[in-house]
Amino acid sequence: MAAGVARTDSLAADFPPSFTWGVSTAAYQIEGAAREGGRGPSIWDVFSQTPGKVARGDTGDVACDHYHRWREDLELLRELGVGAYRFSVAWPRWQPSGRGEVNPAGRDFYERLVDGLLDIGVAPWLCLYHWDLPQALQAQGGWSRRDSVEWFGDYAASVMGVLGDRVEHVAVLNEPNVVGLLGHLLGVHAPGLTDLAAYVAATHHLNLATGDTLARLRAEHAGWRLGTILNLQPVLAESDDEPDAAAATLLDAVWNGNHLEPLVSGRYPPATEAMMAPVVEEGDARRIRQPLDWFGLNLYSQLRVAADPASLVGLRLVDPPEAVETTAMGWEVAPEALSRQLVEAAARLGDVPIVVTENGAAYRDRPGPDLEVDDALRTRYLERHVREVQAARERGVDVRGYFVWSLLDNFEWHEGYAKRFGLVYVDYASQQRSPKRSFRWFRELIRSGCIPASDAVR
Ligand code: IFM
Repeated sequence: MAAGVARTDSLAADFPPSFTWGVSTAAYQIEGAAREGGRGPSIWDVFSQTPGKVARGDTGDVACDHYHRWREDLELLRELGVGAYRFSVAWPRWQPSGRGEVNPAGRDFYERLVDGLLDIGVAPWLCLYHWDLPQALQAQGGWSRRDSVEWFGDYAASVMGVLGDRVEHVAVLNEPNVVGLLGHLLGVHAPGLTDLAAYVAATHHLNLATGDTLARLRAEHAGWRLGTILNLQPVLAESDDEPDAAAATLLDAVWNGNHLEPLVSGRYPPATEAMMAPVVEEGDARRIRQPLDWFGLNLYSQLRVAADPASLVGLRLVDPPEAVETTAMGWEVAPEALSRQLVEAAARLGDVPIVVTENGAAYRDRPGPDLEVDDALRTRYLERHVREVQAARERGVDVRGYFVWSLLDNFEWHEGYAKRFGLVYVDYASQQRSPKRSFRWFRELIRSGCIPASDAVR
């Protein structure tokens, strides 16, 4: 039995040995070395260096210094026992201005990382885009411009041309809905736009980039397991009244439907079809709707919404009832949302296997001596969510894997470093890493295939 774990043995495992357990990270959130190794500037460098955009003026300049400490981080993965590690390639580290020659130092970095993962028996799951568009491409219009579809496809083919002999699992995009909404309409993420036309165009081009890249990579090599990742959340209407129900339908279409529906049916949801129509061209639907080998679901919470005629879009988000637990992000803890969303996504996706590619929580971790963190709340959050994965599987949903967000505390976008999601505590002053209680809980789950009670792991 793993040290510090009290567990009754001889129970039948909750998950089969073939189930993939992993952790996810993203380049800008952990790598640092923003101006090293030939890396070009990304939209997140520019955004985070703009006063007032990120809490406390935090930037990804150093982050977890993973660019230099990746060996130490692989050691953590080995100790955790995961079968898979999902990371993203920074486009501006690969191609500093987004097009043309590959940056040799960037290529070497990802080759070493992939080789290092394979050496310790951890499957690399490579995500091609986790939000760090090269600034040089933003200067030409970024995702709002239709050319972005081709720029991205060329970059993707270049990455896979080098790493594709060692990487099998590829995610095209991570959470395009966040890129579109938070980056182009609400302005709280890079590139910081508050422009409905930019949102509509970027959303459609992200969908087109997904479809075209899936088709292009599939044509290049049939052995790659190609997927893409959406952040989906159930949307609850504040009441049964018609205006609140309509607000929920609209938010569901914008948050969930605007990416999931084109992927599965080629169409935008009825509630957003007219809004999206100006950018849709003949043949786009067919290009977007491509077969998937797997679908990645990121889920943290659920949304509550009410009609609000006074607001610009006619709706407002509603806080959960007071008794409902929330995380340090203010997000409602709603484990049942995960099984519900898995069932709903499966109904739309047909027989495409689903992988939970992100799930986790930020809490106000209080390190004790030696940076020891007893993150009981996160451990319990994870336990409750993994039980919902099990419940969804029992209801017939083909869930093949579960990845915790995240391995390390890291740069949480406009919230900066104060919001900690890691299984491993990072002391940013010393860059010392310290596994938390949740790390030991997850390690025991991976080892045994049985869900340990969160309070049984110390
Ligand atoms: O940190 C992010 C990640 O980059 C994308 N999904 C949600 C996480 C928590 O906000």
